[in-house]
Order: sequence, then C-alpha cells, then structure tokens
Amino acid sequence: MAGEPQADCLFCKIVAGDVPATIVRETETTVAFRDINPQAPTHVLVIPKEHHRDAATLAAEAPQAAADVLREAREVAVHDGVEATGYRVVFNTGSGAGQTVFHAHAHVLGGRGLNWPPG
Ligand code: IU
Repeated sequence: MAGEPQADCLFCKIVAGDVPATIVRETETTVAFRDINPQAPTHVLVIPKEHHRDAATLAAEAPQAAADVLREAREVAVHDGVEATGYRVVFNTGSGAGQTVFHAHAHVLGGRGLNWPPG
C-alpha cells in the first residue's frame, strides 16, 4: 500500500531508528538528517516518514507530506543559518537524474556558493 515502510529501504530504517543518522529536525511527518557524503557545509536530507519512491510519487500520492517536506527544507536552512544567504533544495527524481536512494528526499544545500547550471 502507498506509504507503507519497505523492509529493504535504508531511509525507512532511519525513520524507524534501526539505522543511525545525525538527525537535525523531526516532525510528525518528516525527518531531516545530515547527508553521509556532504557536498556543501549544509547538506541535509529531508524525508517524509512514509515511503514513496521519489518526489513525483510523493506529490501524487501524498501532497500534504510533499508540502511538509518543503516546509521542513526551509526550517533546516533557518536551523543551519543559511536561509539569509540562500540555499538550494534538490529532488533528484529517477536514476538518470542521479537518484540513488528510492525513498523521496529533498537535499538542502547551503553554506557555500552554488553554481548554475548544476552538473
Ligand atoms: P540521491 O538524490 O538519491 O542520489 O541522494 C541520496 C543521498 O543519500 C546521497 O547524497 C547519499 O550521500 C545519501 N546517503 C546518506 O546520507 N546515508 C546513507 O547511508 C546512504 C546515502 I547509502
């Protein structure tokens, strides 16, 4: 069923507390934790607690949770003090775009200059 935890999903295990992560913020519907391989001084992943494979599926199946993730992205930027200077929110969607973990997540990147277009 849509949103149910998946036994083989790393991020579902982080939500359950079965895999450790450096948690930045947690709400009723989301968890934000530091990326294990940071690409910027602030690199935090915001995930819905429910399992949805990518941002497109999340938006279609659980639009309120998608909104919660976006709101939390901003809260993370405030928490890390990067909101004023600017930050980037990225949803890699599909393997061709670089998605490697198939539980929807927003990357929140900040704390350094960010180029455009991205690589
Ligand atoms: P992607 O958009 O699916 O490529 O992002 C997955 C991210 O998850 C990537 O930046 C990894 O460094 C990160 N990550 C993590 O934080 N902890 C882990 O145990 C694993 C991946 I595996």
